[in-house]
Amino acid sequence: MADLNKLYEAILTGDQATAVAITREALEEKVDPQVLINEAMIPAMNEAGRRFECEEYFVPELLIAARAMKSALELIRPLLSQTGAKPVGRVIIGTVKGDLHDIGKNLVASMLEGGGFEVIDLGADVPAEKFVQAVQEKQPDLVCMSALLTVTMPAMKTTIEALKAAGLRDRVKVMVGGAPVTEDYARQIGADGYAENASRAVAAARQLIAA
Ligand code: B1M
Repeated sequence: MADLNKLYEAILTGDQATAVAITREALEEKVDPQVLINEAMIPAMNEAGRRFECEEYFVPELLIAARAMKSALELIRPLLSQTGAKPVGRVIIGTVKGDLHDIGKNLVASMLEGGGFEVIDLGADVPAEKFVQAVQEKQPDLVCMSALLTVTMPAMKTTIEALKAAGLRDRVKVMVGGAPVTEDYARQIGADGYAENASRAVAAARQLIAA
């Protein structure tokens, strides 16, 4: 039987091959993908972050941990995004300018797809102008922004201001999230919604679109 502790260790130590092998084994054994994500993968990334903070880990260790997590998530992604239903809304998602963290954003994107949304992913380090251009061209119902760095959080506000300046703010809802982002902060910068994790993001997106 697939060992979740080994998956945790493999991601934490950046052992990509083992992380992928255990994930594949677990999926073959019909382990719920959410269990793999919430009980092994995210805790491993949190521990990598803790080690980084106390200087046991440095950027290379974070990078190989992230690479192992992303490869394992690639196996899970199709399962999260499987849906036969007609899209319930169109979403544009990206990590804001200056911020390269995309694992959480990718997870949110996959869960939204699984929740029946059509998702247009702009990637990471997305400047405000690119969000504006995407809203003009793709006419989404919702813009989702992710930030993992306290220094890049203000780019969410800049993007909302840019949407206003382009006369687009009334046409779309805006949802923000990411580890340092709070509901209070979302309110302060004029976002319509906030979610603390990927599954809450789906419920929040539904509510925002229904409103
Ligand atoms: Co960086 N990093 N990092 N990093 N990194 C953090 C974020 C940090 C907290 C680590 C630490 O010090 N403990 C710290 C930020 C401190 C701060 O700002 N307060 C930090 C730092 C400092 C840095 C650098 C500056 C380091 C350096 O170069 N000196 C640098 C910045 C680069 C840049 O962006 N310009 C940097 C670089 C990197 C790597 C490139 C090496 C790598 C990212 C690889 C990648 O993403 N492709 C990396 C990693 C891996 C991390 C940690 C360890 C893990 C992040 C992660 O993937 N978590 C992170 C520490 C941590 O988070 N514990 C850290 C797992 C992921 C599933 O969770 O992204 O939080 P998360 O997403 C969650 C929720 O937040 C939420 O749902 C997701 C799933 O539940 N969510 C949303 C996310 N977006 C949402 C949007 C929504 C709703 C919910 O609606 C729109």
